[in-house]
Amino acid sequence: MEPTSSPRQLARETIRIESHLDGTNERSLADDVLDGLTRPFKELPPKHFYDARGADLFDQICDLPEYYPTRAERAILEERAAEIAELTGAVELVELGSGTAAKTRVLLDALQAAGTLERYIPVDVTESMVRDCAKTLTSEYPGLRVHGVIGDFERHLDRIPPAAGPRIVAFLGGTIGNFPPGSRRRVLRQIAGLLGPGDHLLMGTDLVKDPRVLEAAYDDSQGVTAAFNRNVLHVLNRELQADFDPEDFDHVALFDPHNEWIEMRLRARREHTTLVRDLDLPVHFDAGEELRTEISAKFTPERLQSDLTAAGLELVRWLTDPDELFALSLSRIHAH
Ligand code: AVJ
Repeated sequence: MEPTSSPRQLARETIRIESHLDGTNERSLADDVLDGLTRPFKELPPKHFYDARGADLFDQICDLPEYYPTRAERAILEERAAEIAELTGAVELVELGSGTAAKTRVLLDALQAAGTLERYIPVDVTESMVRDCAKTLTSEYPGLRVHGVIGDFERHLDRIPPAAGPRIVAFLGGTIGNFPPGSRRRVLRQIAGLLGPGDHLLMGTDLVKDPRVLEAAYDDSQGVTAAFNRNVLHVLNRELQADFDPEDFDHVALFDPHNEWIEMRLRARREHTTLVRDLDLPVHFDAGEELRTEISAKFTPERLQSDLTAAGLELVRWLTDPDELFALSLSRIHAH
């Protein structure tokens, strides 16, 4: 504690939080539902899974014996964080989809040990997560400044403050896999826009492997992933006054070997029509009809290379766990 400044002043200097969420999130849900549930093959984007209950179910997924990505990524970080800190010389860490910042500490520890750490910039749609982690991390890391951005990394990247020195932009967990190939490259190009010369992108990607291992990770024996999948219907019921019975749907998780991605779907057990009241939209399901709720792409090093290249990035380091389940890639903007 600085003797010259009151705790209030100190807090003002160390923590800054900006919110960019107004009504636009609800609008995007309505737009996505109107668009996705009137298509010949019904589909919803996975970002709507994550209300408070969905975020909690996802945390439970991360602890499941079948769901290896979280553990594998953490193991790589623990093994290689010092090397990442040294290679990047980063003074700040921007984290897209920071959540509880659980894995972040490994990186912050390494940057602090390297003596370069100054600022952490968490970007997340969940306000409470950004505020809580700002509080906790500033007390755990003396001298750390936190500039939280409450917003959607698909829409609010321009709100991220300019770099104060060499930066790492971290996009962990394999979330990039939620985007189909075209959008994936668009998102990567936008993220590349946060980087100047001397900055790095640190991105987590799940890797192609035995389909049985992949499918078990998305269809666990305790049914947590099934509950997570059905949770999107609870979100629609609450936010748009829909009348889905989530138990009218089976959880489906399949590896598509051609596209090399996992697809999660909800399959109607019987023919029925639900009403999305706020949109005045009746939605008919045939018995067995499926609604696609998520794709989760699995990568090979070659595939990731070509996506990075298409976004104007070049690979600097490819870091994996001993079983090559998961990879962290460190890349930078392509020097011309
Ligand atoms: C948070 C998008 C990386 O795709 O593995 C977990 C979400 N879905 N189980 C993933 C998820 C089903 C997860 N990501």
